[in-house]
This record gives sequence, structure tokens and C-alpha cells, in this order.
Amino acid sequence: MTTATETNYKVADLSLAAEGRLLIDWAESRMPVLMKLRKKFEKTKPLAGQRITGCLHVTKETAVLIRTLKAAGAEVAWSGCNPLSTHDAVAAALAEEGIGIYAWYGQNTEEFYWSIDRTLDQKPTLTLDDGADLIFRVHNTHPELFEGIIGGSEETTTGVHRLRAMADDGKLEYPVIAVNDAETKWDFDNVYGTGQSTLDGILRATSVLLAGKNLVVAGYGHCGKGCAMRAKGMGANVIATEVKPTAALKATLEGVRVLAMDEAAKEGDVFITATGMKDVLVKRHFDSMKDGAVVCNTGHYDCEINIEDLKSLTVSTREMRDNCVEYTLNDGRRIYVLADGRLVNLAAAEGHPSEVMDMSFANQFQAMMMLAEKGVELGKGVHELPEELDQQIAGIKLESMGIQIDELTAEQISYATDYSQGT
Ligand code: ARJ
Repeated sequence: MTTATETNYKVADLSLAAEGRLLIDWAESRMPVLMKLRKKFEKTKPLAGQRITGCLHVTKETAVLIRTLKAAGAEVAWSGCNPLSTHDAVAAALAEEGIGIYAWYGQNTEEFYWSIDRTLDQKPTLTLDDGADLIFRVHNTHPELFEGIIGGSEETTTGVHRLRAMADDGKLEYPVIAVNDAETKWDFDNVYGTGQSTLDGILRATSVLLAGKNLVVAGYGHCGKGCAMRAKGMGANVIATEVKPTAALKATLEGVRVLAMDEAAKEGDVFITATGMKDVLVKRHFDSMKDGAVVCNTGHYDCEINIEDLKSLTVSTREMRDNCVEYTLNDGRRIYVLADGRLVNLAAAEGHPSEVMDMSFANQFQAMMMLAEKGVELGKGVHELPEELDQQIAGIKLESMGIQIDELTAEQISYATDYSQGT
């Protein structure tokens, strides 16, 4: 097992470790599913012999996952998957606990890839991604590692889309489990997690009143829907923009006004992009926005708001508060960009609450277990976790909340599949 030396980690400030440990302990007290898995597997150590390289936001919740992987016997090396999402205190605590962690807040692109490369020095048997940057790095610059890699997992929608495209082109060289596609991930993390943490990020960065504001959500997928639902609850007038007819129809029937962005741009006070697509807000939109509009993104990549376009209209900028920059345009209007257009929920707040990450990361843990058991057998390509696992995870979660549910009787079970009876 590795120990913390200056040669196997790089963090901002090791003296923050005590603060980081408190944060991680706090998260552990709210992540009963993952803690149950830890307790179950720390004795048998089914991940012994596995070297797991992870590239996922370094938060207190991720630290609970890392500790659990380690308790189950794995050797773990880690980097953050976004330059602005690392919690330095958590990174320091992990370094002290012997994790090969290379992560600090405010990395530039070169440091970001340098960190990934350091975590690959351990020659992983398993990779764990959020956004697929690690898998891309292995494929593009470290093909010699394929031989030793059993498989990988992917946390988020955007990453899964890209990996499916890669698999369709026959370019994905090992099995990858789409953790995002587990119901106990996307139907909770993406909706309730994003809903709460995105508003949390906006409020920490601005402290604006949401009641009575026109809040535009670009993209009415699971994340957009979560933001819309919570913003509505706080009294905002929510407007959604979409490109997909069924999603626009859902928004409409859920009481959310749908407009084309060209129109929404003129009405919005606060904008959240949640599309996974680039150039959702471009020059012509900034051109028509109100003075004082607040603009932010909660999608995985920072390409949804075209900041270069905004800059081309800008005469001066001021950093008003943490994660909030004022752009004064040539006609005097001011537009406020949060967290440089990067994921506002992780850059300006703490990401999704521990309670919801509990289920997402229980799925990550199970994905590592499944790969360790039968990885190569799965074959190259994108795979899903078995449905029974969703029910198990949800069952443990309910139990931890003291909520009981009913069971079908034998008669009900046979009724469900009985096609001899009609009305
Ligand atoms: C770690 C987090 C947190 C958090 O599961 C979420 C997802 O799909 C991501 C897209 O990058 C972010 C990830 N996420 C949200 N909150 N990861 N810790 N607290």
C-alpha cells in the first residue's frame, strides 16, 4: 500500500488535512449505503490487487468513495476531473491517508493532464471517470496501458454519450460501465442533486433573490428539470429552452414556459445551461440580455456559455465576489458570469449533497466490483449495471431512512404475468 510522500501526491496545502478529515467524516455520516458496503467488504477485501485510477471531482463525497475502495483492498490514485472543483482540504486529507492524489483548485490545462498522467504511473487495472477525460487520455497517449486494464466506469451523461460514440466507431478498447445509466444514479443525482446544488452555487456566488425572477433553464433533461423544479419552489418564473420536441412538451405539461433562446435571452434574469451542448449562449443572446443578467452553467464541460463571444462585447470586467465576474458591455449593460462558465454547483458550492451521492457512488463501487469479477469477459464497449442492483441500493437507502414498503403476495406475483385473465 502506498504511503503519503511528496513523490506520490501533489495537493495545494497539506496543513488543511484536519479540516478535510472533518468534512469527510461529515459526509460519511450521511452516506449509509456506501458505509454499509465498506463494512461488508473491508474484511474480505475483494478489490485486493486492483489498482484503481480515478478522475472525478475531489469532494468530501468522493473521498468517502475513495476510502471505501481502499478499505475493500484497492490501491487508489486520483485526480480531479475539473480545474475548479477540487476541495483543497479534502485533497490534503486524502494525501495524508496515503492516496496518490494529484489535485488542487485552479489547475490550468497543463497541470490537469500532468495530474492525470501521474495517476496513470501506477499502471491501473481499473479506471473510474467523470467526463471520460481519463479514458481518452489512456486511449490517446498511453495505449501501452491497455494490456493491464480490465475495464472502467463512467459517472456522467456527457461522458457516457461520448463513450458510446467511441464504441460505435470501434475505438473503445476496454469494457466501460455506464454508472450514469443506473436508475439510482440518473433519477436522483441528476434531478434532485443538480436541482439543489445548482441553486446553492448560484446563491453562494450572488445571494440574489430568486422569487419573482425569470429563471431560464437551457435544456430540460434530468438536470434541467431538477433546476426548474427547485427554482419554481423558490418562487422564480421558470422558462425552459429545448431542441428536443418530447422534452419541450414535458416542460410545457409540467407548467414550465418554453421559449426559443432568442426570446428567452431578452426575458431572463438568471440563466442556467444544462444541455451538454456547446454554444448554447452566444453573442446574439448576450446582445439582447437585460442589464444585470446572471449567467451560469451546470453541464459537465465549460463550452455551453461562449465566454469568448461575451468578451468580444466587453469593455471591462470586475470580480465582484468569489465566482462572480461582472462583464460591462460596450453599451453599458452588465452581465454576471458565475464560476467562469464551469459547473456552478461544484465550483461555487460543494456539489450534490452527500445523501444523493451516496447512491451514485454505491453504483461506482459496484461497478468496480463487477469489473474486478468479470471485466474482460464483458467485452469492449459500454455496459450497464444489472437492474437488481438498483433495487438493492434503493432498498438500503430506504432502510437507512426508516421507510418501509410492501411486498407482493404470491398471488399478486402470478397475477402480474397471467395473460389468461382480462376484465
Ligand atoms: C462528486 C459530484 C458531486 C459531489 O455525479 C455528478 C455528475 O454526474 C457530475 C458531472 O460532472 C458531477 C457529479 N457530482 C455532483 N456532485 N461528484 N462529489 N459532491
